Amino acid sequence: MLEASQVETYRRDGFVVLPGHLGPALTAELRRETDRILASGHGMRESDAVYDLEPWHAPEAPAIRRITWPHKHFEFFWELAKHPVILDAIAPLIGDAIRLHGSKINTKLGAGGASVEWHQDWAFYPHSNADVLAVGVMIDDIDAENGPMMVMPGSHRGPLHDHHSGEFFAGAIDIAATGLDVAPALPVTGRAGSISIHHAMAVHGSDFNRSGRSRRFLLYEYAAADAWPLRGAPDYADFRARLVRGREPDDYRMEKAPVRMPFPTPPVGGSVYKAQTMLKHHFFGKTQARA
Ligand SMILES: O=C(O)CCC(=O)C(=O)O
Repeated sequence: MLEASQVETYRRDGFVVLPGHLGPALTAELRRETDRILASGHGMRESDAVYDLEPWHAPEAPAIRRITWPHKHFEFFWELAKHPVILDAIAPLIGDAIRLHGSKINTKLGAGGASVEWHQDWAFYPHSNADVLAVGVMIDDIDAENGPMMVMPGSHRGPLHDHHSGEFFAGAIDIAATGLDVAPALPVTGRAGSISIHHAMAVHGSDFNRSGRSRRFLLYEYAAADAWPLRGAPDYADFRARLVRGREPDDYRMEKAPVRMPFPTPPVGGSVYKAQTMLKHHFFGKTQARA
């Protein structure tokens, strides 16, 4: 459960960090599972639906930048998505009926693991109400040196920024063009097993990892069960199967929230790392380049 002061921090800043939240046993299991899954992707030659490879990846020098949808492909990550240690922490924020929206592990390897340009998750997956958030689980110790996620306190109150570049959805805010001051952003740091919770409207991003130590960060995206994803639920059976706590709603709750549509996929492809290369100005430098 969250303490009242932690709920207050989340409501005020749009994010909160819970140090050591998973406990040593679950953290050790999480690290083992992640090692195992990454090792079995090392021989890959091209990205696929599970393994997203850094541009310089080679089977003899493996560099996997993301595991896509781990909850879908690996039992451990589906069980963890439903685990009370996580759901009890977010229920005070979005209620007792909760649906998993998606998941990923951003591996951010040492020596140049990819940056993620500034963005609001809400721009990717607006819902019929704003009870939508992401839980970040630290698989490695994360500090200022290994590319922590940085969040702009208070930015969850809006506005929603433009994430398009020309006619395409680039999945990022052009900081130089908008003049948004990201200096007040705070790093999300902690020992492995700590978690963060950030609101879907919170502006956040992260730099390349220049430290030589990996920064593996698991993200689970959750919504109140009565929040309808405005991009639709084409696989309705899967949508219902992702109800991780509580009952299906009788109807979906509509609240006023800013929404920008549609989402034309850029010619480079839709993964966030590729889409963000469409930006005119890169705050953290070109995401395809090795630091
Ligand atoms: O991995 C990070 O630091 C940022 C993650 C993120 O915001 C994303 O992948 O949407």
